[in-house]
Amino acid sequence: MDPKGTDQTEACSRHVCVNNPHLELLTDDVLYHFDLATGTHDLTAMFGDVKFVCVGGSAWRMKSFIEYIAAELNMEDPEGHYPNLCAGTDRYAMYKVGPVLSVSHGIGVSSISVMLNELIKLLHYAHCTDVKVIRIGTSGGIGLEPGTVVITKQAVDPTFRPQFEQLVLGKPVVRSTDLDQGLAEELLQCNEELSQFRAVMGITMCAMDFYEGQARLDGAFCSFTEKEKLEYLQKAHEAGVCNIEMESTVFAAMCKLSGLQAAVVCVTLLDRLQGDQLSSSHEVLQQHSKRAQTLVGCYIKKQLKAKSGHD
Ligand code: R2B
Ligand code: URA
Repeated sequence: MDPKGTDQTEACSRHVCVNNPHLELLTDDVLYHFDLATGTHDLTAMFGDVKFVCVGGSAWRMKSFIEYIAAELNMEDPEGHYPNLCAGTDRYAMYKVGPVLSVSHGIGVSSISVMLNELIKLLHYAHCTDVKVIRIGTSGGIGLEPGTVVITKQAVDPTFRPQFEQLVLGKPVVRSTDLDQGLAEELLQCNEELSQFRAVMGITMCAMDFYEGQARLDGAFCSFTEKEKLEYLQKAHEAGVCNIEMESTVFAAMCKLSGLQAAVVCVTLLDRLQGDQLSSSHEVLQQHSKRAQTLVGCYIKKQLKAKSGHD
């Protein structure tokens, strides 16, 4: 509790919180990997109206998401021009249409963590309020028909614990990976109304690697047998794990620390109990990848419609 009697969660309830006294000493905070800075950009003018942030691994997919959402919200640019707001760098790509921001995060915990540090500071400096952040991605399913969308109930580490551990000054710091349950339920409800494909709510395991880290037999190296692989995936299945990807734990942990409502929505591209290789056709993989976007697009549209009804 701080001296005013409000705890961090309460203080963060509408705003995007940072928790770093050193930031106050900076006259210009350079968000290096976005090529944006507080000294050179009016972040409030650029981003102050953001209410939904969608993040996903690939820059190409996040551009296609903003084009899709622009059409859904009748906010299309007449010339079809959606500028990359981070054009000065090729680390991440960022697009904005009305209250929706779409940002790429690359592959894995360290890549998304760098992006989220700068995104959280950006939203904080821009004085954004009531922001929801949704990761839309791909994953490997466990015992699910490929193309099933998983809305994450809880993100867990490779030992099935609901936590994210990071070494800070050489010592382990453990953070909770709770996600917003209300938001997850709303997304599931949205999928029932959409009724175009199957979505389930389940536990998502976050791996540090695509190959051995996800019990794959097809990497450049493999230190286990097929039997050991299947035993591990079976154990994951019994622990309630529905899918495996590479960012959910740090995403959940960082959003929770900053008071952001967060959700993870990933389509499964294959059933890991059946194999390791992504051998479906490009068209099928593309169609399946679009499902998380369709569901989140539907959710955003519904939310904005409900809000305009109240205004
Ligand atoms: C899912 O897919 C990517 C690896 O191919 C990774 O970013 C993830 O979480
Ligand atoms: N992304 C992953 O991290 N794993 C998969 O199996 C598929 C997509």
